[in-house]
Amino acid sequence: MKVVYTPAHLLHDPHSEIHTSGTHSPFEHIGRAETIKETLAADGSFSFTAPTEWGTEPIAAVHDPGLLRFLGTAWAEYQLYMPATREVVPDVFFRNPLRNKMSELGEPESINGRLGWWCFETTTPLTEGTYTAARGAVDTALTTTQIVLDGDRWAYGLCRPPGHHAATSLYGGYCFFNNAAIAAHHVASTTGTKVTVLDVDYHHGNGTQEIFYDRDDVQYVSLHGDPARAYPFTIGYADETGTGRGLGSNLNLPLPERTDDDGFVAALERACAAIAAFGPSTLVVSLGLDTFITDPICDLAVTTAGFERCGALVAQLGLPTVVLQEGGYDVDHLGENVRRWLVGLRGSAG
Ligand code: Q9C
Ligand code: ZN
Repeated sequence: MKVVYTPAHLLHDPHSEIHTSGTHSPFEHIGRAETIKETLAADGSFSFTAPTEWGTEPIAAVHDPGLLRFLGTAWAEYQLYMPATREVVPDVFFRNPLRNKMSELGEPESINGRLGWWCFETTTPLTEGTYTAARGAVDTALTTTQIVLDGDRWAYGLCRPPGHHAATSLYGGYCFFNNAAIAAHHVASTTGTKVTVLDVDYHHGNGTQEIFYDRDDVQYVSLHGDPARAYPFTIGYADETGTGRGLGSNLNLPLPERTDDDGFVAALERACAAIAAFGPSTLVVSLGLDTFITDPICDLAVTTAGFERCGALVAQLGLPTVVLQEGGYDVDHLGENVRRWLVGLRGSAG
């Protein structure tokens, strides 16, 4: 199996995160991608390749061009206002009720105002190299997609930073550009065929759902911690099924606390049945390993052996499959969890 990796992710290197109302070392850090790379390299059966450059066009096809522009210049602009800040985080957020009964306002002018306009939460700092790293993750996703479009049955893109919380016009949740959505749209728009994004990260992929919510050519299916208790709290409920032409092509399967291997596999079987009924040409998997039993910020109980079962179940769909890295924060087990999921997927096909 081919693995797409770039060291560009090392340029996104935040040193702190706001966590439980204090500061904490970041859960989403460079060590995550490095341990995955090292574990897959040590296995010996994965072949590594660097991404090619795809430019901004596939990003602008999915995201608000304003978000793309902002992320490209925000760190440098902030330095003019407040130099020598290692990470840049908003201190105010745009909320609709602020301007209740008043005319709609566009993007503010000042850098602080714009941070709160394009970002939706506090755990996604911008650093000097964040934009380059985020562009590298998109290139990784698109190169992985191209490998599958060119005939490989599956491929794995080691995307970092992750992507599924990034919406059309918002970044957050450790995500800047929605790697999986950009990949899925690329397949749908260049081949004219249907695509499914299967999201098995612990967190609901609010960005991916929002991007495709009114479309019938891209299905979004997600297993995740119930937003009644889990991030992102205001989206990811079972009654969100799509709108307009997209009605029926969005499926959320919220899961209770401590869901174990059997419970997760049972939900994944439901997901696979819905995917088979939709009939996509291609599958894009948003692969998060933060459903793991000892993940430090999540509360499900999937084991390493469970991840292999999940990969094997997804393989039964018989679809060309683009696997893209999302979350997973128990770094001591992350590499092996990814490896086992991919071993399950490829089975004895090698
Ligand atoms: N301070 C992904 O798994 N909330 N994103 C963190 C801990 C943000 C997770 C709470 C969680 C985002 C890709
Ligand atoms: Zn997650």
